[in-house]
Amino acid sequence: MTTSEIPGAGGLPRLVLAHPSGASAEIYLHGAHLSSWIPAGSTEAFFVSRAALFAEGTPIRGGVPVVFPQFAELGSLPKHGLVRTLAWTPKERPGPAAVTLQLDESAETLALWPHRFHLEVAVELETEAIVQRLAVRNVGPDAFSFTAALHSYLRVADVRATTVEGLRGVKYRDKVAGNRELVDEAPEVRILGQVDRVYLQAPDAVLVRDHAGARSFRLTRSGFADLVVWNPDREVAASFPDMEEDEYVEMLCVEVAQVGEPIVLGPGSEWVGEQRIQVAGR
Ligand code: TA6
Repeated sequence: MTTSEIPGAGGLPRLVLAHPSGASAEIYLHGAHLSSWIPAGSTEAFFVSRAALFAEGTPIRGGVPVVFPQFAELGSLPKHGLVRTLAWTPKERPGPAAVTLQLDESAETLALWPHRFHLEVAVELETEAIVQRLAVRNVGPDAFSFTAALHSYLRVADVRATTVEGLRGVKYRDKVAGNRELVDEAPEVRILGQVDRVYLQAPDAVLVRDHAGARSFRLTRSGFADLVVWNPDREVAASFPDMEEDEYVEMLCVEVAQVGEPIVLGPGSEWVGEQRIQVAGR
């Protein structure tokens, strides 16, 4: 087995996934946070900021933060919920190219959110794709509701020359316009300034086309009803302590998400959401 645990940045434990094709990935136990994915024969596919902080209690700027039980500021919990800064535990390693991490409620989470849960994040590497699954189980006596996301930061050559195809005719909530609900009539989403949109009940597949780069990404999903497209642009990026202002050009967040209609989970029930990111030609 070559799936190994090695200290990552800041000394935080990290697991390395390796596929026989040469594809690789890295996941931190801190937040069950995917920080790297290199598809076979390609280059790094996730953006991680050069200024990212790797420290307990702090989310990592880039990769794939796991958002649960609250998306963004849609509630009274800390932004994007509780679990992206907690230490997860490895559960299964079915082989060198796959791993499952788990997390249960703790005194820390119960103090903020009084519900008992069991979470699993499973990651599986393929030659030119990565599959990530979030499973949420209610192990407490009462129903709870939650919102969630896999907040992927895709690395692109130039976000100003990147488009997202497949969202025409879809209703979205525009955070940049005070959460107004609009319908996207454009044949493709272009990133010409700050974009922060929750596409509601989006189609199952979108294509992120990096016109200045050598590849595109086909993103498919199940379970998650919505899709978020986010780029901070220069000014917002400059306001982040963990991102350099020019770096907004190198990234586009395309996030499988459950935002519009929170999931209500009864005692003993489980919800599963999955994403598959596949490298496609230009
Ligand atoms: O998913 C988009 C978003 O909610 C944006 O509004 C933006 O703030 C981003 O997430 C990053 O949030 P963070 O807390 O990681 O800085």
